[in-house]
Order: sequence, then C-alpha cells, then structure tokens
Amino acid sequence: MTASDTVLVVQDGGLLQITLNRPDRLNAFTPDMHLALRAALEQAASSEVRAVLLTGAGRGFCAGQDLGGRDPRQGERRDLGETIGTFYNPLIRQLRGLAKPVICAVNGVAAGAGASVALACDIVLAAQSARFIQAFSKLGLVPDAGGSWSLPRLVGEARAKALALTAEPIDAETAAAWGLIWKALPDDALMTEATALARRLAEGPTLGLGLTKQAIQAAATQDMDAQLDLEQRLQRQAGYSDDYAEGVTAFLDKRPPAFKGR
Ligand code: T3D
Repeated sequence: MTASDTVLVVQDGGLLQITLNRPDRLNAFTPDMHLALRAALEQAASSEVRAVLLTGAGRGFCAGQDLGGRDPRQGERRDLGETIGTFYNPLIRQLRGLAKPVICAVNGVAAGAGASVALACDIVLAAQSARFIQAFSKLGLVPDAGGSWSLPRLVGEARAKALALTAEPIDAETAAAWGLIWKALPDDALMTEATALARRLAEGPTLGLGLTKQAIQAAATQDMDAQLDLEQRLQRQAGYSDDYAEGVTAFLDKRPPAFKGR
C-alpha cells in the first residue's frame, strides 16, 4: 500500500468523500496516513468542494494512533507531544477551521484519537454496531486530538470523566442519546443516509453554512455579549452573499432555491 492508498479521496461535484483506508489495522493512524488526510482536507478547502463526508474502510472507523510503531521494547521512550503537535492538533484545527460542513459516518469502532477525530466533525452519524471508546486510559495516556475539550462539552463533565477514566465503550445508540453524536442508524442505512445528507449540504448555501459553523464553535469559548457582536458581523457578511439573494428570491417565487455556494 502506498502512502496515498491509506486515504481514499473521491470528489463528486461539490461533495468530497474521504475514506480512511487501513482496514486490517482498523484504520489506525500512521504518519503517511496523516499526511494523506491533510492533503485531502486541503483539497476540501478548494472552492469547488462544498461538503466533506469522512468515513472508514472495513469494519472499523479508526482505532486512533497505530500502536505498531509504539513498541517500548524497540527503543527509547518517545516524545508523544511531538506527534500531537505535528499531526493531531493540525488535523483537528483543519476540520474545525474548514468553512464547509464535515459529515462523519462512523461505520465501526472509533477508539482513542479515532473517536476524537469523529467528534471534531460537524455532524456525526454512526452505524448501530459502532462503538466509541476513550481508549487512552488503557495505555496510561490522556484524551487527545481535542477529546478532552469536546467530550465534556458534548456530554457533560460526569459522563466525560467516566468515559475517559474507565475506557468503557458506548454503543452508537447511547452516544446519540447522550448527545455525543447526531444519530445512530441501522448499519445498512448508514452510508446511504450519510451520503444523502452530505449531498444535500453540498448543494446548500456554503458561505452561510461555513459562517454558521464558525458562530456555533465560537459560542463554546465566549460570552453572550461577544456572541451577539459576532452574529452581527457574520450576518452582515451572509446578507451580502449571492445565496441569500437567491434564498429570498426563491421564497418569494415559491420555488426551491438553487444555491451556488457564495
Ligand atoms: O503519538 C502517539 O502515540 C500519541 C497519540 C495517541 C493517540 C491515541 O489514539 S492512543 C489510543 C490508541 N488506540 C487504542 O488504544 C485502541 C487499540 N485497539 C483496541 O483497543 C481494539 O483494537 C479495538 C477496541 C479498537 C477493537 O477491538 P476488536 O476486538 O474489534 O479488534 P482487534 O482484533 O483488537 O483489532 C483488529 C486488528 O487491528 C488487530 O490486528 P490483528 O491481530 O488482526 O493482526 C489489531 O492489532 C489491529 N489494531 C487495532 N487497533 C490498532 C491496531 N493496530 C495498531 N494500532 C492500533 N491502534
């Protein structure tokens, strides 16, 4: 397998599908895979792409860091902060900073940083057979790739601590009931529904959707006063967009809008 085979990228109109592709390792991350994923997300930032669908090949979504390269018997202890700084932090910043919706279809187990990556996406759907595991504590590590930030925000401190300290898996239905993800779907419906949702968003008012993502993310770290000012700035920008003009015109003409994404 070449480096680029570790991540499959298919662009169909405005939709970019990215598939993590090391199924025999449950799509665990290697440096090559990180670089290929980074390149795919850079492609997603290009103007023609209007939504991203992220999923995994085979029976897993992603088992986090590939532990094959972490055998302590093979050499010196290593600086894990370096991997975090070189790969995981830039990846999470890329996902959160992309001004387009990122849909994650969690097709199977999401463990360690694999779970954190899923939670950094904008809308997370999961197959009913999928599990989410904060596997870090089994290794003596701490949640990374934004997990310690997103977990308490999504499910509250009590559940976040219990999940992270025990590494107990939760199934997709529980994840949805707790607000960790958007929806659990029957396994055989996951990709059809996730693709339909991603296509719908790829035909949406991309500029406005990107600004909406920015506003909701900003709400996690600022007070309401600052948020009101941000909404005013973003609405001003959205109000000048071609898609806003199209949306209102279509409403008045009683027809569906044909958004261009700008
Ligand atoms: O730089 C740094 O290291 C810091 C960054 C850290 C971030 C992290 O993500 S740390 C957390 C790393 N991930 C884990 O601890 C999860 C390890 N995997 C598991 O606990 C289990 O595999 C799962 C619970 C995810 C799934 O269990 P199960 O029973 O469904 O599958 P399995 O049989 O364990 O795995 C299937 C194969 O995938 C197996 O290989 P084999 O025996 O068929 O040759 C297994 O070794 C391999 N695999 C699974 N996870 C990883 C992996 N190989 C390498 N790295 C993995 N993370």
